[in-house]
Amino acid sequence: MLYWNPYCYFLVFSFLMYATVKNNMANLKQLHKVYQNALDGLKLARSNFENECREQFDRCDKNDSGSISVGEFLNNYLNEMKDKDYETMRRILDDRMDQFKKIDEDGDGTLTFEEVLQFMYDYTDK
Ligand SMILES: [Ca+2]
Repeated sequence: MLYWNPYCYFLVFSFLMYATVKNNMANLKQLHKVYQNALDGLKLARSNFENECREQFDRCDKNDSGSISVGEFLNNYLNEMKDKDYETMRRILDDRMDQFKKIDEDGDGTLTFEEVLQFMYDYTDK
């Protein structure tokens, strides 16, 4: 017959503690895996987004200077302005110039990739 002295209680308590900790560790590992997968997914999405922005930026940067001038920026909207009357064209130009100024954080009159990327992140957050 088992003799229940304090040592036996201690053994049972230790075993239960061990089982609980082991179970929690398994849950924690599972949680870490889920978190890691989510993080990897976010990193991939961010990388794809930045690559897409880079491609659009490079297409816009016609002279490969590494920045986008006002002319290069407005060049994107020529089709939009085609066959429009004076007032409509004027309004589109004003809107695009306002947009350019918003993106041009340091106000030097050109857009760097970082400025465009920041704008795109701000834009997609809204
Ligand atoms: Ca700038």
